[in-house]
Amino acid sequence: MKLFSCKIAPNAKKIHIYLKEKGINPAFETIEIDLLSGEQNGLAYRAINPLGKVPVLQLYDGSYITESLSIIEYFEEIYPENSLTGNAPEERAKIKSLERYIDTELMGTMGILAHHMMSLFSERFHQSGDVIDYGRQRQTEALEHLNTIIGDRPFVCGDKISIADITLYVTFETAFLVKAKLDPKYQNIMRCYKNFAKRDSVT
Ligand SMILES: N[C@@H](CCC(=O)N[C@@H](CS)C(=O)NCC(=O)O)C(=O)O
Repeated sequence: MKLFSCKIAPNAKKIHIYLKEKGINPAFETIEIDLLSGEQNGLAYRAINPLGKVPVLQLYDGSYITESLSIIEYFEEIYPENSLTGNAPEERAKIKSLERYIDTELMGTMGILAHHMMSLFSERFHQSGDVIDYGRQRQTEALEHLNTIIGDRPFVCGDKISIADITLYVTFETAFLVKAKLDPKYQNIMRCYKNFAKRDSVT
């Protein structure tokens, strides 16, 4: 198998952190795609993923899986021990619900802000201050909501880590790129982030 990845890409980092947390080492070759030089937009990579995104996992039969969560769920099926996506149906649904919320509302708005703030994207997108305001407002609403949902838990979904913590961690690691304010008033979120940041898997 091959994993098309990029060291600085948060969605690709999710896979590497996940594998370390699981303590598994599936046989695949990691192919580094240079996102900063635009390698993802070249014909060779577009043949692998027409969307020009990482990560992508190429399977033994040559076919591809895109989307970081789908790649993780694929590994979870193969290595069910020490599940990071939940064991029982209820637990799996609750973890996925928060992981999706963090990914779409926090990571998603980081992406919107990045596209409208970073010079890297200035030729690809019409950059707009109004969209930056919109992204920040949506992000604030998401932080308020998530902070309430998490309450006094040590990790996003409870007493043990899950894929939701990995997604939260990589999201916050990219916040500086878009000058996102991680206000300490969101103390429940900050606690979960700091708890996860101490783990060997992120070093
Ligand atoms: N929802 C996708 C998002 C993939 C994604 O946006 N990847 C970014 C890196 S974190 C990328 O490849 N961006 C390159 C580009 O947009 O040019 C996932 O979870 O895998």
